[in-house]
Amino acid sequence: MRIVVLVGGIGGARFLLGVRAYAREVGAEVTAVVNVGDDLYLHGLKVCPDLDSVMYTLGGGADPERGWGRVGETWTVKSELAAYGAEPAWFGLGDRDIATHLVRTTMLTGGYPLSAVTEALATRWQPGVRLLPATDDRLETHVVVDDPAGGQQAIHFQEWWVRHRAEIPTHRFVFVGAETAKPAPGVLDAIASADVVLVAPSNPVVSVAPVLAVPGLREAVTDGPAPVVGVSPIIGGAAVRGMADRCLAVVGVECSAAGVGGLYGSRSSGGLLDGWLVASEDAGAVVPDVTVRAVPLLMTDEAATAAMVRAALELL
Ligand code: GDP
Ligand code: FO1
Ligand code: CA
Repeated sequence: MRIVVLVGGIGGARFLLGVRAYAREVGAEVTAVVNVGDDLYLHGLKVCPDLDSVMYTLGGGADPERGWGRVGETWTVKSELAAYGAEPAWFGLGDRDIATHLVRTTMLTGGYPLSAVTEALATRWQPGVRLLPATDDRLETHVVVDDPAGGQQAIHFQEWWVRHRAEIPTHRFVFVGAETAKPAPGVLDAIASADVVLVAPSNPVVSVAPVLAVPGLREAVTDGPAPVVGVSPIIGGAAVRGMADRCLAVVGVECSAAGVGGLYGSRSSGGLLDGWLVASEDAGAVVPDVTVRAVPLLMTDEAATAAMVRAALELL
């Protein structure tokens, strides 16, 4: 059995722990197609927050409280940069994490595509899941916000989230570079040969949407042979963590399991989903032409998450 999972960062990473546990039980192969819209260059280094959250989490090296970055992290470089007054001061790279960005940037500068770099980094972390960036091309999520000087301006997603905590007047999200991006090698083949495509309980607006914005990727999923089942990141009308509530408000979608299910839409009417797993709290949620089932959706540990995955597959 082949399982493809569309994922963002922390929510995606925790979901993949359950997918991997389930896959080990039944002898399935897992490919994760990971968002790159959060990626940025900082102090000359290429940082890929969602790829790293997934790689560190599956490799046992993630900080469990923060959810991003390395466990046992130290911040010497960050304070040395601050001593120089180096900007941006609002985004901190940990010392251990920086080693990842150094290796990645060196390989990218040497001409390797991000997918090959990701594979190389994963030889250390042995995530047990094939990790593919959605694209090797530069695709960045920018956010159109009010410009204090008047009018509007576009800022990088990280500036919107980390610097402004999403608390500024926001108009829309733009996936810069998406029009000309190509799916990374292996992505279309993985989708075409999948037995099922799972949409992780990741942020639908800034994690899953930029993955699907890569030309040809959405069509590969919607027109492909595999059924598509999504898992709601919204429980009882609230995001479990992160900024999904704010993102949904920006795109004018109700922050609810039914709202996100409706945003994805049914595959039979031009949308994405055949099945939609919602939390027990949201039993009764309806998404037209999509099979909906309610089960506990809190990813408290690997076993609970594997049970979610089993329920998602039983939905078919
Ligand atoms: P990010 O890129 O680090 O923001 O992570 P993702 O986009 O992959 O996932 C973020 C989403 O995960 C948020 O919208 C959360 O609501 C969702 N999430 C986090 N923990 C849980 C959980 O235990 N259960 C469910 N259903 N969703 C969760
Ligand atoms: N999030 C923060 O809130 N503050 C930071 O300084 C920060 C640094 C950082 C460095 C590397 C990395 O991979 C992630 C980092 N994050 C930080 C998390 C990141 O901004 C977002 O949570 C994700 O991009 C959303 O998926
Ligand atoms: Ca993300």
